[in-house]
Amino acid sequence: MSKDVTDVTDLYEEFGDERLPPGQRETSAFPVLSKGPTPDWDPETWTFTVTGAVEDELTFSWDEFQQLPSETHRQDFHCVTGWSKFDCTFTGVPFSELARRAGVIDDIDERRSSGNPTPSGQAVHVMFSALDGYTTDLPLEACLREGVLFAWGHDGDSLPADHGGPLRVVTPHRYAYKGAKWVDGVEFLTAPERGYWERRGYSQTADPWQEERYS
Ligand SMILES: Nc1nc2c(c(=O)[nH]1)N[C@H]1C(S)=C(S)[C@@H](COP(=O)(O)O)O[C@H]1N2
Ligand SMILES: [Mo]
Repeated sequence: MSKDVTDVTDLYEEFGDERLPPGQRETSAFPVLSKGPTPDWDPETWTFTVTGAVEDELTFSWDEFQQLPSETHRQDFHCVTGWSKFDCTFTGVPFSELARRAGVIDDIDERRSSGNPTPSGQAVHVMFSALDGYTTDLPLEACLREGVLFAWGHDGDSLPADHGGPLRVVTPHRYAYKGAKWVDGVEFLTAPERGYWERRGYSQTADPWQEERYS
């Protein structure tokens, strides 16, 4: 594992003047927020699928997923209920890595040169699914931003189960409900759909600096 840490805590500069989004308070704790109990999982049978509007559908075992290229990022975490935690350290696979392998974006050099790659196919949105039945939807462009990781590590350790272990999504430029804990698949969509909280009145776009909490 590389020791280099990519610092994305300055991404707020693109969205607002303050690192702490409006209406948020900073906490040094890392609260747990789940709609229900922490689901069980079995490393022998766990599979991760990439489906939908892709060139190549993909399936990974837990062993295979851990072999994918990973990065470690320092990033901020904003919960829609009003707390923010600065400087979280997450390690995992960039969303763009899977999008490239599925043929949704052309090649990784584009990401290196321009920061955010441009999708080439029909996919415009992405639905994440999780072991507890949770779902959440994001525009593909939002998923392709630097900082969106399938994270299996936190602070140099494996991701704790209550924080989404073995694998969760982190979305530093969106409220944290856009990051599915216990994620086990992504479906590329040709039109937006609503996930668990989006169907219950939470914002589709969820930009913390615009305080897009509800729809
Ligand atoms: N699968 C799943 N993912 C989820 C949730 C959930 O209930 N189930 N809650 C979301 C919400 S509202 C938040 S704020 C974050 C909380 O992550 P944490 O418990 O690690 O703080 O996970 C998000 N992802
Ligand atoms: Mo949340």
